[in-house]
Amino acid sequence: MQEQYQANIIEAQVQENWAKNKSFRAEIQPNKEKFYCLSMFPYPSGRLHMGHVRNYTIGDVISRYQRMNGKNVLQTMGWDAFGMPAENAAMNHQVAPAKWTYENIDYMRNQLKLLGFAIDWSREITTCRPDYYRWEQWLFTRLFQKGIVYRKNGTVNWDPVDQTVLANEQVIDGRGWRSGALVEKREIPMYYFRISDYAEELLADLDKLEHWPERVKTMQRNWIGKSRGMTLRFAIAEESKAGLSGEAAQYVQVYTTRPDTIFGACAVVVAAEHPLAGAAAENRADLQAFIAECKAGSVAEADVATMEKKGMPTGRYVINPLSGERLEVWIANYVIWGYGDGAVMVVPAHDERDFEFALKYDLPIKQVIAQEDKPYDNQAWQEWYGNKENITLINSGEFNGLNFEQAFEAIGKKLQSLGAGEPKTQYRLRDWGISRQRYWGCPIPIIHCEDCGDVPVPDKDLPVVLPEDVVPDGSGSPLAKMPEFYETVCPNCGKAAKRETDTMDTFMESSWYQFRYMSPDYAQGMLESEAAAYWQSADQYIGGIEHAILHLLYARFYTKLMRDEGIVQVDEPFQRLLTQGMVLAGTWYREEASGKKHWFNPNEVSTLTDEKGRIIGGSLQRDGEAVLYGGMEKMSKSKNNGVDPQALIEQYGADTARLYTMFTSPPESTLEWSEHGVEGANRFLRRLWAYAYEYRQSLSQSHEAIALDEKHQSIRREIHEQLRSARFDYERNQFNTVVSAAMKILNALGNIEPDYAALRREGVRILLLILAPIVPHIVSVLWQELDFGGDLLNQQMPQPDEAALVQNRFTLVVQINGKKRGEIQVAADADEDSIVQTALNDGELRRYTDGKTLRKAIVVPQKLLNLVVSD
Ligand code: ANZ
Ligand code: ZN
Repeated sequence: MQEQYQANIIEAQVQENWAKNKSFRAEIQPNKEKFYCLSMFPYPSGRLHMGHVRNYTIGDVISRYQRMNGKNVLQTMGWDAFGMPAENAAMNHQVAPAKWTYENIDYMRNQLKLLGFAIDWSREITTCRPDYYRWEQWLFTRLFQKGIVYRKNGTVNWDPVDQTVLANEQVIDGRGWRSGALVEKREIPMYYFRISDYAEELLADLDKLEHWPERVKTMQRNWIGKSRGMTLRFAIAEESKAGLSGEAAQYVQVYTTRPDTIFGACAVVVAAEHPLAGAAAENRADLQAFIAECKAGSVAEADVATMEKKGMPTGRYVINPLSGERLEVWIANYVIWGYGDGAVMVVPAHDERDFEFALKYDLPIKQVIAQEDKPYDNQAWQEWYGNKENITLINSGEFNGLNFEQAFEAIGKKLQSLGAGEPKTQYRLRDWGISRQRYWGCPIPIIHCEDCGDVPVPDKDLPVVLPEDVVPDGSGSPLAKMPEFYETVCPNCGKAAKRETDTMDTFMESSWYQFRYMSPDYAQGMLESEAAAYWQSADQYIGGIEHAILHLLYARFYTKLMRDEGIVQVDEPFQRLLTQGMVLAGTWYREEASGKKHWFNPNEVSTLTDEKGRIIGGSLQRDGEAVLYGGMEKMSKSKNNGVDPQALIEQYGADTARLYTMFTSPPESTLEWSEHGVEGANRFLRRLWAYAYEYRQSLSQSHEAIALDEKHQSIRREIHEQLRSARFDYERNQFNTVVSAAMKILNALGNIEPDYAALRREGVRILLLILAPIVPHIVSVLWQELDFGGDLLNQQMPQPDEAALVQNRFTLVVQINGKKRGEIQVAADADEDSIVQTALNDGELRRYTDGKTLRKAIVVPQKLLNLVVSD
């Protein structure tokens, strides 16, 4: 054993051993309980960042801990390899996205391997490989035949200069990110997944996910957005029907969650795409211009919610089915075409958005809901105007006096009898549009035939392989310019036909990878049935909160699709979910004369801290001059505060990086980067090594167990108490306190006298086993060097010895006449008399008891002795 702790040397050796012994190969073992631990796989952007290190270390600690609990553990890794950054890099460096991606994967795989994760690398998945996406295409064709995937026109952002479709994040302030041109909306045919059919199940099943963070479930619930309401039909006035035909000429249908407010409606507003809007605009240039304005701009929902509300009256009228009032129809930019009926009744008195709208356009505000003791003022909105609880209808004819539920019921009945409406439950969740007009994605396996329409590619012709040697130039989709890709024949009739050139949303690949890991090389289907039956679903999933909504929702949806195809037997893909906190670092800058800030990396700065460790200033190492502190922020390029894990590993080793990220904060909290903290973690490992080195010298001596004296009994108790709390903290994923427990044990070991060799050995063994999941390299070496025998990887996490935990002496607080006067030590089995005697004989306490008469003594076991004395 080396005297010095040399992380890089021992880590390389240990990792080589694991690889040689295939230590983390996971096989089906029918008689052993499985544990499938899954971390969100990375996008191969080029280099690992600290967020990856933290994420995968958490997963690794959980995996190794579960293995020590006797589980058959599967831990996996792969690459979410399709996506836009590859295309951008390709354009910037004239390199094919495939080449760029594969090189990044090779680099990052090496980086991951340096961290020593217990991953079954034989199951590595790369989603841009045809043997992976083949099965995605296969499922797509099945679902297309079932009608769960369908094609219809959808709205996209169109860049008129680059002649290309833009993703929402490529639209910046309404302009294309490259061309700067004003973005237009365009209708093009797209493929959709009918996720709305699963809205209720996706909502209801959230209740089964007991081990998911409540806030993630709330986000999903809100996204699904179930609402109970009613559709109402407002008949179109006779003179307002010009240019409309069929049902569109009869009525405007609206969706509302507040039918009880129908008497307060002052107008009906429709989306720019609504037929009535089109008809009204026929001979009106002003309306046409307004409709065009509404249709331009981003389609992102967030933008719709925050933009300024605008409207324009059409001069057409409808009739309120209950009050008989004539209401004008307006066109407004905040009505979403595609939600409800794309038309809304405007009730300014009780809807905040309508209130604003009415003030702006001077529409009448009529109160129809009252609440006791609450005066209504139609100049300023108040929270209660929108209440449903404890309200009474007013100004509502025969419905006056009803509360919300009664009104919902009665108005619903009345509307139904008039044929003017009925109850309806709605979901905000829209069908999932998966077509992307990009190159670096999974080709959509559809062939367009003039005679047969959209024909799915037959199984035998899958996969539709994406050519990998293409360098996109940013104008339109490269595939659409490659006849050698799109020219084909119809599988149905054999006539010349055109292959679809759109690719799939990259959320597709990450929606089912959790299952593919179970049988990654299976060539006969998506998932081999025996593997599916054994591994079921991930017992633990770990990843960033930024995926709380879409990724998790799509993966849950996909699981239900695969279940309905008979491929898996589970309803949900992830049993437990841990969302790890962000990694932050200090930001440092100097302001240039222009006022522009120049940001320095934390590695270039020497920080000054006060005695509590708080940052009070810093200077640039290069010139020694001061730099300004900009606070702790999420590591990012823009503030130049990212810390490269590679440098950290090279300098200190993987175990230090792992220990640091686990010790600094609990997994779900933010982690504030500090060089100081890293040094502390490294110092602990060096102390551990030094202790072990010294201990090793004593190994030749006898290990005979000698009876423990009181001091050593309490050391043993401390060790077992720390073991107990470490186990408890492992179970609740609170690894920072596991590390604290280990530190306390190391301290306790330092107090053992040389004669107590057996106790020492017991303590060292417990310490190593507690630390094994967190710093597996150093522990592997010490386990061997200290002759504990057997493979560390096959050890179980020890159980605390209950006998050791029994405390045989206690400290009692002594109160005399109600005042705390001191403390005494007593044996656990001491009776009341001897406790009182101990107190009366105590030198300190005699001051208060000598010469007095004891009137009363009360013992609260193991805590308190109360004496009442008098003269
Ligand atoms: C009248 C009313 C009165 C409304 C009132 C609310 C409060 P959720 O819960 O999200 O389903 N709405 C309906 N369709 C819309 C569309 N296409 N675009 C924009 N807004 C639309 O919300 C349903 C409510 O959102 C509906 O209830 C409607 O406004 C509006 F005191 O109708 B309400
Ligand atoms: Zn055909």
